Amino acid sequence: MPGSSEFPSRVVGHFADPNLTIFGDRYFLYPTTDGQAGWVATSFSAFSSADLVDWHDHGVVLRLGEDVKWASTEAWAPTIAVRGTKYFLYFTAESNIGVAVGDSPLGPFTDLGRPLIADGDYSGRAIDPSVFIDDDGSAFLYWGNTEAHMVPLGDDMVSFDSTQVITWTPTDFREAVWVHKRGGIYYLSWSVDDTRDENYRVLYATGPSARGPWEDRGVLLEKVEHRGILATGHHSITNVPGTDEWVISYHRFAIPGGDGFHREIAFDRLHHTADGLIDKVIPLKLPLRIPIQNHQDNNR
Ligand code: FUB
Repeated sequence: MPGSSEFPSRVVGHFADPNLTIFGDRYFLYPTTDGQAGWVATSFSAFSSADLVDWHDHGVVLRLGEDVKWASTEAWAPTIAVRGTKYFLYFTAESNIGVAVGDSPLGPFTDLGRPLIADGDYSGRAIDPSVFIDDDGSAFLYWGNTEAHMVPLGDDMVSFDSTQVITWTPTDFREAVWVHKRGGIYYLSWSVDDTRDENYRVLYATGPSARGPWEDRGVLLEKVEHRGILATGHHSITNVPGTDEWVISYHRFAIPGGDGFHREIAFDRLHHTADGLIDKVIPLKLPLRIPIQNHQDNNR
């Protein structure tokens, strides 16, 4: 586990692009496995926790080249969604977006057998999928690099009507679009700059629907140089069900000695304000503990 005692890391090893979600009474985390130049991971692993601090490593849940025949490397940025009894693991592989379906959060997952979105189908690179499911059950897939795309997913979660794809460019957009909703307001957030640059950061906007239009609201998360916390980005935002607790998960250069290929995952609390905005996240030194069941934290 990288990280000094002053800056404890929260998940063992070098990982990035965290997708944090909750199934039942546990957090589940799906990250990119990091630690090699060129981001050449070939599989996806999953972790679970009851409190965001103590994590269980469930090991590899999807292997490129084996479970996924159409790609063998660049296993990046997984995200998971559930509909009914099925779990849908969306992922990037060689700049295509795939999806694999399972009966549990840990699989086994069966790949669609082809990319859901192939490299070149739309502008920019086909990377960094995320799924937002609205209160009425409508599911939306977001993805993109240099340009963002959104499309409503079919009821089967593995198809869409290509005439419904919307493409736009959030301010300074690089990648990692994420949408969440609170109190009728939709929030779009995304990463800016290069994950290898210490200025990698997250901006956000608000809007009246999952399709926007989006009004820029500025920086949500950025480096804190005097704490040595750099390159904070590619996040996900998670609500603890039944509460107004929100967690932002993101990666940063591992501490100490990290860089754009040696990143680690961190969690911080996200505060929505009464006027519908979000306080800028100030990354802190202490690990964030939010037990799902009793919602008590550790003095942060
Ligand atoms: O982890 C590989 C790539 O780096 C991701 O797809 C990007 O979002 C960036 O974090």
